[in-house]
Amino acid sequence: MIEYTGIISRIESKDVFVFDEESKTEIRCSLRGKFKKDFNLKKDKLYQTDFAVVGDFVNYSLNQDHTGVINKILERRNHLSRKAPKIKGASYRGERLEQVVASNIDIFFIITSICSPEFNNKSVDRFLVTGESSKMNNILVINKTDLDQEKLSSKWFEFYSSIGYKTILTSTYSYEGIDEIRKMLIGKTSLFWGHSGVGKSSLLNSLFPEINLHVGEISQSTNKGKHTTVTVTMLEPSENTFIIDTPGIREIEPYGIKKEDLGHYFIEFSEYINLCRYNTCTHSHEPNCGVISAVIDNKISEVRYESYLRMLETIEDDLHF
Ligand SMILES: Nc1nc2c(ncn2[C@@H]2O[C@H](COP(=O)(O)OP(=O)(O)OP(=O)(O)O)[C@@H](O)[C@H]2O)c(=O)[nH]1
Ligand SMILES: [Mg+2]
Ligand SMILES: [Zn+2]
Repeated sequence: MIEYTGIISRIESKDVFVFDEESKTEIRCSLRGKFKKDFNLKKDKLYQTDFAVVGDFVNYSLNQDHTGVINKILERRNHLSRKAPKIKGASYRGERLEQVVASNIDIFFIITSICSPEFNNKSVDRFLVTGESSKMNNILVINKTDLDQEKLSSKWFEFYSSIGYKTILTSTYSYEGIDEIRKMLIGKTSLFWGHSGVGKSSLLNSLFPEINLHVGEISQSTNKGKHTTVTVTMLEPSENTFIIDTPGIREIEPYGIKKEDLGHYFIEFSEYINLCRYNTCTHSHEPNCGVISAVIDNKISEVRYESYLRMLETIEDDLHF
């Protein structure tokens, strides 16, 4: 039996589509039975995503009817995950499990909009912590600058740039920033992730008009998107350039972070953490804390420190990851 190697490009319930580089086609595959056995052991339907996600390299064989069977998932170079959302069926014995979004990613583009929906720095910090804890190359995109009458986008651009994050201001209307992103993407695998309606699919369409992704409206009443993109989808708009569009998410909670580690994922805290008296310091109430001193001395912004404290509370509430 001949085995081929391909990349998972999308998953629709039991159908796992594998992209074949040579023929540039998608092959509809199923997972070999042994995967299903593991799956049953997990007793949680959502966790199919645990062992097969978009971006995974797989070995598969072909059936006579040109469908395929996935025999093996190759080791991931990296993956981005979050806590599975709080919906029915998503928890098992009260535990919030890991949901892997995608794997083998070169650039993680955190997509936000300055308005419609409104820019939320606390949410950006959660995305950044998620990216840092997954060791991603994080880039912050602030979209819809054409709607920004108060010039708030330049304020946030300065803010995140000064922390050390590559930040790009974009508009799919004026095309600001589009060329800059396109240059970064070429020859790489990039993930676009963020809340619904911020313009992930629109940005990808501006970058590569021929892909023609479905774009939705913003709800008048909530000023949020309507969850237009429904499945994580990988495309290859130009040779060796892979992009992954994702459905907008409601909440973002990083997975698997311990209280005493959270500070390390706020990258500008690092140099001050060494100055804390206790090595288990959570930088919230402990005496002789290097981070708190740095906040008092204006070396760390209060805004980021507040974000940190807010996240720390949610970790404390959670007994399991
Ligand atoms: N004014 C303005 N509107 C934009 C811009 N980019 C996208 N939009 C609009 O925002 C709305 C949502 O865009 P989408 O691309 O569907 O957003 P998304 O992030 O893919 O949303 P989901 O698929 O639901 O996660 C559409 O009405 C777009 O026309 C922009 O730069 N400026
Ligand atoms: Mg979309
Ligand atoms: Zn401390």
